[in-house]
Order: sequence, then C-alpha cells, then structure tokens
Amino acid sequence: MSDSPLYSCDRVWINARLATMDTAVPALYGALDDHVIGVRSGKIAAIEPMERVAIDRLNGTVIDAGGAWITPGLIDCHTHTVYGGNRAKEIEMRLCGASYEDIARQGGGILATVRATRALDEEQLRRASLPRLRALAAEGVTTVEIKSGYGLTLADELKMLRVARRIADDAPVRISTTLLAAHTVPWEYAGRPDDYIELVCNQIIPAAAAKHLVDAVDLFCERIAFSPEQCARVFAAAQNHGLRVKAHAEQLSNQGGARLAARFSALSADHLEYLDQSGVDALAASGTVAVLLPGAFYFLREPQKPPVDLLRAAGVPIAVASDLNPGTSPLASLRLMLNMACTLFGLTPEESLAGATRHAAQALGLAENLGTLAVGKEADFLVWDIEHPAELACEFGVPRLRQRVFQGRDATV
Ligand code: DI6
Ligand code: FE
Repeated sequence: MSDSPLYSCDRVWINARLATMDTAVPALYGALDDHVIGVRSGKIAAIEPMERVAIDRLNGTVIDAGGAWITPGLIDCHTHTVYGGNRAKEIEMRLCGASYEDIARQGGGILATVRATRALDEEQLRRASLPRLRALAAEGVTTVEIKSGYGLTLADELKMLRVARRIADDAPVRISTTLLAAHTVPWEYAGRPDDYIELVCNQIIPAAAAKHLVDAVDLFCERIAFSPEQCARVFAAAQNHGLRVKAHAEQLSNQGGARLAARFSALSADHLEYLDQSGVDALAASGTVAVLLPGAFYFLREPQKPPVDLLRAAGVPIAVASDLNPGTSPLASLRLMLNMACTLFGLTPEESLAGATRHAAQALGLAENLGTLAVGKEADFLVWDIEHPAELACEFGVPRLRQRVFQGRDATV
C-alpha cells in the first residue's frame, strides 16, 4: 500500500465518482464509484478505490470531492474559433429562401469571413477570437482544435495559425492547430481552382509545416469547394510533409470525401450527413473517427441526418464537436452539442460524452495523453455538481462545473 504512487502525489481528490470514459473499465461511462484520483507533475499518477487508501498517509493536498462526479476535460475537436466579423445577415437571407450554397456562389459565405479576417492584424484577430475560446473553456473544454481557412493566402493562413497557437497564452486550454487552406477558392483564383490547389500544396503546406504551425491538414470536399481529385493532391502534399489529414466530407452532398479520407488514413472525417454504407465501411477499415457536428446540422436546418446506426454497427468511433464558425455554427458551447447529438442525432448521453472526450482525443491523434481518466495521462479533468453524467447532455445553461483542473492545477476561466 505504501509504495502506491498515490502517497507521492501533489494533489489527491478523495471520495470521488470517476466517469473515466476508459474502455478498460467495463461500467457505463467507465464509472468507478468511491475512488481516489491523484495528480503529480501535471499528470494523473494514481487511481485507487477509497478502501485501499490510508488517508492519513497522503502527502499532497487532499480535496474531498464529497461523492461528486469527475470526468475528463472536454475536447472540442473541430472548431474555426479564429475569424473576423460575423455573418448574422446571412441568416436573414436564408430565412428569406436563399440556401447556404446560393450565398456561397454569390461571394458571401466563407469568402465574406475571408474578407473580414484578412482585414485584421494578428492582435486584432486574437482579441476578436478570445471571447469565443473563453466561452468554450468556461464550460469545461480543456482542449480545442482550431482551423485556419479564412485567410486563403500564404501570409493570411500563417497569420491565422500563429493567432491560433498564441491565443491560449491567456487561457488554460490546450490548442491543436489544423491547416484548412483548402476551404474554398479565393477570389484571386476564381475559375482556377487547380492553380489554387497548387499554391496550397507547393507553398502553404510546406511553409506551415516548416514553421511548426500545424498539427494536421484539413480540406472541404464539396461541390462548392474542392473535388475528390483536388483533395487527393492536398492529402498527398500533407503526407509528404509528415502531417496527418482530416476532411470536411459529405456535409451537403455525397462526393466520396470520406472514402478518400480513409484511403489516406485520415484522423477524422467530419459532418457526414450524406455518408453512405461504402463510406462507413471505409472509415471502419481505416480506423478514422467520424466527427458529428450537430450545430451546423441544426443551424443550416439540414434535411438529412448522419447515418448514426450504420456508424455504430460498423464500430466507427464517433466524436461530437461544435464546428464553431460564423456561418454554419455560431454556437460556442460543447455542452449544447452534447445535447443536440442526443436530441437530433439519437446518440445516447454516454456516446455523446465519449464523443467529446475519448473519441475527440482520437480525432486529434492525442488519445495517448488525453480523453480518459487513466494513469499516465494529462491531468485535465472536471469536478461537477451533478447526480449523474447523463445530466451533461441533458440539462443546458446551468453552470454545474465545480472545479476545472488543467495540467493538475485549478484553472477557472
Ligand atoms: N463546413 C462548415 O460547416 C464550415 N466550413 C465548412 O467547410 C463553415 C464555414 C463557414 O461557412 O464559414
Ligand atoms: Fe468545419
């Protein structure tokens, strides 16, 4: 007993109920009642049942959780948090009958945000984006993926990535950055999408990789964006620079983007409303995570849901993320996404929480260090004033976060 790492921890939470979300723990939510979790040097160093612990021998600070639930920190694995301006006018246009695709074809949509983002310098862009990051973090998000994709020139994409990397200097959140230069064709390349893809492959990807500004490369495979052939060139360039890939796929139509992503062993394929069985099979075979984005589905009032039953049957890991962006999901709340993943897509509360923890970590290639409560992982976790973890997906808008722990330290936002 005395040589348990628990006795050399810096901080120990006793009388806790752990929703470990670890598949090695057979109960729903990987739940462990009456447990102790200990932290040392920012990592989870011990998880033990209460009955095996000699409380008086603990050396670190002891925190009595009083039976409260502890979950892993939430992970938002798909966001466009960094951008300038807003697109509130487009919701009026859409409610008067224009579709998202109509607005994009008229030079609005993503390009409207490109204009607003290019106009800001780094400090202005950081200040515009920080309130959104803080909103996510205040709810319990401890890791956020942030994409570029509103710059669409070499300089503006790198500017976005630098802001994304730096934005967390003021906030206790981990950031994972993704290059999304292949988001849409900028006006300088109107009618010449292949020339723009060449710029992405030959200049933007190499520069972002050389400057260590990106963790992965994403793209938009869609009628209003890039074809599977063009996307394949981007993926190949990313892999030549040692970068993992992911895709916005099957959001508005079925282009076979998920199959393509699977062929390149993508970390994730995201959206997937129009995914078919062949796409599901491809994701299952490649171990690619299906990232569902109920905020965009809801905000665009999409007519078709992603094929959750097929994904489940094939054993594809399902993540849930906010897609926080000005056009299709101006909703800075991962808790709201958990709720909508259940009400709109039919996930169970346990599946939705796994989608914002274990599977979200996998979608970022960070499953070794994040996403579950397990010895050796980063000590990012949340103590909640709830009776049952299902409340996290059920109730919305009431602050139930008692303690937000980031790298082992208290980190309120
Ligand atoms: N799909 C989306 O939902 C976001 N990007 C994408 O490719 C929306 C981006 C936007 O409308 O600004
Ligand atoms: Fe997106």
